[in-house]
Amino acid sequence: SPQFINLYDGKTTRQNVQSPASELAQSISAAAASASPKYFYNALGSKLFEAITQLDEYYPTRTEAAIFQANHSQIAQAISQTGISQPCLIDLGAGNCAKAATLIPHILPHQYVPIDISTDFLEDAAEQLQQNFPALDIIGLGMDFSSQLELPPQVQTHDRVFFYPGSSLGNFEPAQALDFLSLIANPAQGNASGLLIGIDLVKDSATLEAAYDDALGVTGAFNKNLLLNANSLMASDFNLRQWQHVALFNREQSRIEMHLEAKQDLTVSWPGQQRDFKSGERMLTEYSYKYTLDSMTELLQQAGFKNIKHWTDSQQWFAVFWAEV
Ligand code: AVI
Repeated sequence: SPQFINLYDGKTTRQNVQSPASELAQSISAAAASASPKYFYNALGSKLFEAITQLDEYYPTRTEAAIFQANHSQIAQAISQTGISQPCLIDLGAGNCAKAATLIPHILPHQYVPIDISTDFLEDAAEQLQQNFPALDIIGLGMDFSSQLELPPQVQTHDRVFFYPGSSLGNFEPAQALDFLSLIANPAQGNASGLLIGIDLVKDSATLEAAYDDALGVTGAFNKNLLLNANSLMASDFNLRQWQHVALFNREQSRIEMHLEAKQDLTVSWPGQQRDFKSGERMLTEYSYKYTLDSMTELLQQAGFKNIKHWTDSQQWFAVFWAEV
């Protein structure tokens, strides 16, 4: 059975880190209301995201999987050419661990460290994965890695392969993305380390908008579930029936924007505070930035990575990058 270390209980205020309740209260009561997309991922949110990855409209997951499938020996070779052997595979936002499960037979890690804010969901997934790889040293980490990336001492400090698939980097704003990548690119991560990252590429608006507003309404449910998670984290009284899902591609900013829009004038209350919303007023829940091969290469270079390689699909809809620390 894997080790599991939970550093995220949804309540604790650690030094310099705001509690979810106060972070949410602050962003929801701001003049332009927003909530961080990390609050999509409670147990139900992780299941809804898993359903999204199976939708026809949501091309990123299957396109990325096809890129790995077609290039796994080249990718494994690029990693070993870095001087990495018996790596520690650090899976950032591991979710159901399905992407790592396909990678593990090719890069043969000595240790696997799946990290996710959705702690219960991750713990189940890590247990499942252990059954398929009984000899693998698995250390599951329940953690919000968006604010800091300090890993416990059990995690191997050399030959680290940071794995950040699924275009999750796109959920950071560019300045935060650069800060986060810089943390990974820091030589303090240890000798012979690198980053294997999947990123969604700019394309036509119709394809992008359909991916974030599917006909079945799963993405809408995923978006509204953030309100359920907020209700549980901050004891608020969001009524889901008063909100609708909105997803738009902003080409100038190169990002999908997801919002929840108030269908009527309404008031949301939580202990000690309340916030009025006018009919049509929006709360921003997610940016999903789309990069080009050039803009991503540049970002990785700026963060301090070297020897950057990439693989893409024939339509150039998605790309996988390998970058050395
Ligand atoms: C996890 N992340 C990369 C997804 C994305 O595409 O930005 C989250 C998501 N939001 C709506 N659909 C999927």
